[in-house]
Amino acid sequence: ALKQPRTDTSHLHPSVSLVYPSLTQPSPRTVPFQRPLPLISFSYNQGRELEFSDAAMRYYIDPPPGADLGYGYDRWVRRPEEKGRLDGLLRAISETRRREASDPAIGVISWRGTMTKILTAPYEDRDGWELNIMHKNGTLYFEEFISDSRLKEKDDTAPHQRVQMYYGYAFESWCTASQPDAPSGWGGDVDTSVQWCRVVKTKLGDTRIVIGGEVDCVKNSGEKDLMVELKTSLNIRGYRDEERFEKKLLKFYFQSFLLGVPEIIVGFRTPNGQLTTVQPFKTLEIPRMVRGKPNAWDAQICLDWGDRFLTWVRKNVVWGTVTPESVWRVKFTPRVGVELTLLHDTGRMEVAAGEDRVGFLPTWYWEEICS
Ligand code: 0WD
Ligand code: CA
Repeated sequence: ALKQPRTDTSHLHPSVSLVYPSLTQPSPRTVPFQRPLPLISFSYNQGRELEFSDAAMRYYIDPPPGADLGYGYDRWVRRPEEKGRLDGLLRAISETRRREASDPAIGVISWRGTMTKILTAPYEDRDGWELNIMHKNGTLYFEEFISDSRLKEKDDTAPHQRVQMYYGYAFESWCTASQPDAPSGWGGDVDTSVQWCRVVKTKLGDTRIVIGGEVDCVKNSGEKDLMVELKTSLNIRGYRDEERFEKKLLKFYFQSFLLGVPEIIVGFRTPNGQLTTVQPFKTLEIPRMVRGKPNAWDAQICLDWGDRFLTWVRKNVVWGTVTPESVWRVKFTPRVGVELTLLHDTGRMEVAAGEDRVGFLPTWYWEEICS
């Protein structure tokens, strides 16, 4: 009954919008961000089944000099593009609740990639995004909304672009092994279904957030395993390249920062996929590296914006949610701002036939949080 389209529209109100800050504003507020604490980790196996183990965890190994990032391209097992569903993350959160008696109030639950997009929005001048949002028992759920046409577009990437994407995965394979003491070399053919993910809890301003994200590998350092993010980027040959790279560092920074990943290892490559140099970056040092540069960005602007965004969403969604299964949509347009709308009913959610959901949340999870 919950998934029937609603005919009663009395709860609807006009959409509201908020324009994000000008980048030249004198001084953003300092909004605290709590160091992320690990809650649980899990693995997706070759069949894309989730298991609560570190089976898919990899260890960092220095790659061979001049490695070919096109190697193994024809053997790439490519996972079809998926909608940004929260299912895996929700299973992990449910498992955490089962293991730990205490259940602290969570303000936001989201994949890390979604939070990265939100926080870096003030500097995004090209790619817009849309989120679906639900609110239940004080918790907001964010999922990226990817329309069917956009999904198809992503799946039909041009061959040239697909090769560029593959370079990143091949770099991961040249840099990782399933054992910590393995020799340098190819780590095995690329299968994008296999992933190791970690879930952390953190806090931005007054909002407690639980974030899940993929971790590329760990580095054994003394008694602790330190998480490492792997990236590839074109060789820097001049001033313009350097500017472009510093801009990319904003996304690298927040992506790793949000999950508490302390190190990012960048493999620089030629346009046709030959590895040239490998450079490690300490995540927390990146903001200082770009400070004062012509194309500099300020992480404080992003945190200030992120905090205001979350507060704004919460205020409007809590106020406007009449039925708990309501789904909201946030649309971000670069250089314009964000707009929040209440979708009429769950029928507009494009829930595929046979999917058992309330709004975009899986029914099993919905029943768990309702009980
Ligand atoms: O909102 C998102 N970013 C989505 C995440 C949309 C749909 C699904 N997911 C899944 C991811 O596949 C993963 O299982 O959620 C889980 C966690 O993702 P995340 O850590 O939040 O994702 P993000 O930070 O955007 O990306 C991390 C890595 C990427 O590494 P690079 O170095 O390129 O940032 O996840 C991989 C990719 O290796 N990845 C994907 N691989 C294949 N297809 C995809 C994809 N659509 N999205 C991310
Ligand atoms: Ca990566």
